[in-house]
Amino acid sequence: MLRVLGRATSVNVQKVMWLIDELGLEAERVDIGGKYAGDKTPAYLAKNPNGQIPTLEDGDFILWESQAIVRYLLDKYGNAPWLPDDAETRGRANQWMDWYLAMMHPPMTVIYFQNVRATAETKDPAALQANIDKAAKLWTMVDAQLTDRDYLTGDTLNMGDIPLGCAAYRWHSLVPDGPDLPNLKAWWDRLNVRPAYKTNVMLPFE
Ligand SMILES: N[C@@H](CCC(=O)N[C@@H](CS)C(=O)NCC(=O)O)C(=O)O
Repeated sequence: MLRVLGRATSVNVQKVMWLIDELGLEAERVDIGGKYAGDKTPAYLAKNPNGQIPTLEDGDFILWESQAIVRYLLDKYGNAPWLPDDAETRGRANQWMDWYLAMMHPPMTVIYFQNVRATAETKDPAALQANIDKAAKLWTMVDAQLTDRDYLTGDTLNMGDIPLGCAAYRWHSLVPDGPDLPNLKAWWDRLNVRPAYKTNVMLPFE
């Protein structure tokens, strides 16, 4: 059976668990990281030298980096539409996945930490606002992409929607007074009615 090492509330674990649930795969998830700790032990570091979550165990095979895990699961256990079977759609899906990591993840991380984790000493309203502004510009690009399609690469939900889909829950919850982006909101409303999304992504923040 698949084992996913990582607490359920991590956005990177959520990408993996959402997909596993959508594919109907059997998996055990183990609470590691955050308040559960366990991510800096020698045993864990031997599996994932970054000391971060998630880590996937598929029998003896171990893999880290959430989006590499998503692609691996689809290569091994998935098929279209989650893994697009034409090169152009798959290329676009990969584009949005990589763009999330390179561009959207950094400002969304600051927004998350400032809203959820910051203490009196680490609260930084200027940094929060600067990163809301940065993320708003990026979400405006997503909104434009969704002008004439239901999902990021076309009419069908696929792996390209997973990273931004997870981040969209945080954006709409933590920045309720953000810019009006109707295509983005409509896309998120298509995601947030899916049982696998509700169960694995729409969790309390910690
Ligand atoms: N690029 C890595 C990032 C992993 C990462 O930053 N994980 C965070 C949780 S979202 C982590 O391990 N934080 C420490 C913790 O939760 O204890 C991936 O996508 O898997």
